Order: sequence, then structure tokens, then C-alpha cells
Amino acid sequence: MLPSPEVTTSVGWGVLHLFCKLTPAAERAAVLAAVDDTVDREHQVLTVAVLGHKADVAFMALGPDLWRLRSLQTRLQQAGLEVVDSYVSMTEVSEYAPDLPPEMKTPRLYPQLPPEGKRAFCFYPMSKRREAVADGSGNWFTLPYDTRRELMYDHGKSGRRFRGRILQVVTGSTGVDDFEWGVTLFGEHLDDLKDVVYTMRYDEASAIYGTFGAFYTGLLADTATVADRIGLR
Ligand code: 76R
Repeated sequence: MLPSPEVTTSVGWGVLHLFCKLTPAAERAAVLAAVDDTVDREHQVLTVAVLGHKADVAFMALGPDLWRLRSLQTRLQQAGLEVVDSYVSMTEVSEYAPDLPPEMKTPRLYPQLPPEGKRAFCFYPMSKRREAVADGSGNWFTLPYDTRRELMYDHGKSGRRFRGRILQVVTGSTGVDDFEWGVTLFGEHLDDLKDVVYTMRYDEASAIYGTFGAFYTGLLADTATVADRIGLR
């Protein structure tokens, strides 16, 4: 057998979102064990009961060892869950926030999840537009850095109005998945998520340049509770 040396990110952690459906073969004990065996001092797994038809359950796994994240996927598949969607990304500090003090950088790169009391969860992938409109404007990537930085500063300003109410975990995925970021939001109430996303829609950085993929919404709980609530016996 080929050796499988550890593959990591040079900075921050790998993040794997898995969206799964139950199959008749699903086994509760095997799902609980897959999650338990993945979690250690450095690796976290969050389990979410998904609302709606897109999936039954979501797992957000993060940590340095990408083989460990892949093993979680394998174990969940062997436990009878069908992965119906997924997202691969990495924690990062935005290029527009290079001067964040270490006490703000560390939680961006090494978030300790879940945030206390925030059990409403949503995830969606997001990119910045590259197609220009007729007059040539509308392509984020042809804007000068200073303009992009200003727009992101405005974004951060409207975001800070939600400080404490929302935790955003923006993880980078350019080159490794279909969009450029995964956006994972945690709030106390479902409408906290709606309010922040609605507010951001008016930020120029989102209004003109943001494009989005599918949204997943659910309820965060320990894996046993999620198993009960989704009918995994
Ligand atoms: O890290 C920081 O807090 C610095 C300020 C900041 C940056 C650099 C910030 C703050 N964000 C940043 C970067 Mn954000 N964010 C989103 C979404 O739906 C949409 O329209 C967008 C999805 C939400 C809801 C949100 C919320 N942010 C980014 C980036 C990376 C851009 C890049 O690097 O080019 C994306 C894609 C993105 C998207 N943002 C905040 C929030 C909130 C609530 C804050 C304030 C956080 C706080 O101060 O606690």
C-alpha cells in the first residue's frame, strides 16, 4: 500500500462541508462513531439537521489533516449516508484585512466552533463576478486593489453592526471548488441569518459583484440529537 503522508494547508485549516441524505442502509451507531473518531484536539465536526429537501444532515469538518477529513467522508458513506452535495475550502484571512491584530486573525484561521448559543446555521458558496456588463464595468477582478479594499471596508462596516449576533466563517475555495468562498453563518434566530444576508445585499461588494450558489439552512445540535430528529435509528 502507498503511504499516505499528511496533507495540510500551509496556513489555517482545511474545511469540508458534507450534505447527506439518509439511505435505508444508514446506521446510527456508525454515523456517531465516524464523527467521534474524527474529533480530536485539532479537528472539529459540527452536525446540522438540514431543513428542506436538499439534504437531511450536514457535517462541517475542519482541521489541519485533510486525510482525516476525507476519512470522515468515507466513514459516513460506509455508515449509509449518501453525500448529495459538498464544499471544499480553507480558513483564511482576507487579503483586504492584512492588518488585523492577532486576536482577530487567530479566530479567522483557527475558529473554535460552534459559537455559544448560535444554533441557526446556513451555508452557501459565493464568488465575485468576472463578467463585465456592456460598458466594461462589473468585473471585480479588473478593479484596482484600492477600490476593492474600500468596498470590502464598507462590507466590514455593515457587517460589524451584526457583531455578536452573527458569526461569519468565510473560507476560501478558489481553485479547489466551484465558487471562490464558502460562507457559513451562525445565529441565534433564523431571522438573524436573513437580516445579515439582506443587509449585505446592499453593500456594493455584494449588490454588484456577488454571485451565489445553493443555500443550505439547518439546526445545529450534537450528533445524537440530530440523528434522533432526522429519524436515524
Ligand atoms: O474579518 C473581519 O472581520 C474584517 C472585516 C471583514 C472582511 C475582510 C468582514 C466582516 N467580512 C470580510 C470578508 Mn464578511 N461576510 C460575507 C457574507 O451574502 C453576502 O452578500 C455575503 C456573505 C456575509 C453575510 C458576511 C458577514 N466577507 C468577506 C469575504 C472575503 C472577501 C475577500 O477576501 O475578497 C466574503 C466573501 C464575505 C462574505 N462580514 C464581516 C460579515 C459580518 C457579519 C462581518 C463582521 C464580523 C465582525 O466584525 O464580527
